[in-house]
Amino acid sequence: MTQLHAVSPLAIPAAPRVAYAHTPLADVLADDDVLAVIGLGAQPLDETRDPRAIHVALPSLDGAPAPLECWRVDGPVTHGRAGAVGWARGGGWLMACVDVAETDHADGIGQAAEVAYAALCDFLAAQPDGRHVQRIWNYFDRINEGEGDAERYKHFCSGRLRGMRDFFDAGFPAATAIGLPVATDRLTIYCLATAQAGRRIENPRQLSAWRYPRRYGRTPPSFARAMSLPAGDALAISGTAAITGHESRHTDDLAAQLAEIHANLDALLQQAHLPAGFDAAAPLKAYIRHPADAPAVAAFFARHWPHAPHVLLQGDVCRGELLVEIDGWRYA
Ligand code: 3EB
Repeated sequence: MTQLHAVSPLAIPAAPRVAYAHTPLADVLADDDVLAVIGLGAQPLDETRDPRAIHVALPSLDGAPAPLECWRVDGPVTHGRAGAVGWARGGGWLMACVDVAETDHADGIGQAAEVAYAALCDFLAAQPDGRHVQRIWNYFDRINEGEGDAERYKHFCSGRLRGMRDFFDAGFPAATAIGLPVATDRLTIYCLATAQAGRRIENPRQLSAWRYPRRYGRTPPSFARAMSLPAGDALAISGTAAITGHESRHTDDLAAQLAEIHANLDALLQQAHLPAGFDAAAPLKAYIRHPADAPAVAAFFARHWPHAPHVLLQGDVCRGELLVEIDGWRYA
């Protein structure tokens, strides 16, 4: 029997299914419902030219090799490259990725971010399913290097906003920006977009990031705290740290930072009209600055969200005083 996969442009797509797997990369890529595979871990991915395979050099702190994060949709998925942008499309969703070498840009991370965002936004603007970016991830090394306004994260924020131009004038997507603890010289950005707008969720315990005061840099960060996908079937949760209002809390106190993140996440879920807590339908990632803190973060998950699939990764939060950040998905 012939199956028709054509999706009407007006259909509201079901959320991609995100799961962690320890399957070989080639086996995952062989499935035609796979929209993206995020290869976590310090080791580069097996050689592949498939634009769906994205390496993010965050070492696993679970005592086991980091998994592949697989995004599956109601396929089939097609994929290709357009200049600097790799893309995959299926089930009403568009994944787009840019990966630029910082050393190709004389002015460093700020210019790399500007060029990468300009290329990504130019690509997305030309796609019928690229207009509404729901979620975006940003990774680069040495994020906290440099003092004050010269910190690399702050240059990234300025370059990102320049590169976005007017593309996000209706509102920013949910996002993560995390420092890679290994030197890669690369800025890797990937996103999930579709033809319909999602619903942006801000956190009542936190000032919206784009309103942060001047002391956090010339250009405030450009992201929403979370995005409820168009069908209302999943909440994409931005990187969430121990910040209330605009201030970092509990410097040097891991347990207190985790408790603050817990309160922030509960507030975000409440704002999205979802019950508190994370169950088996909530894949999460924890980014941990100091590997020695991993056992305490593992114990925190075991105590509060024992059924939530999660990975513990070594990564640097964009504020140097913060020790841990959590992001992920919550399915309705
Ligand atoms: C914060 O709340 C913590 O620059 O895209 C979290 C999520 C953070 C996304 C970004 C930064 C970003 O300000 C840092």
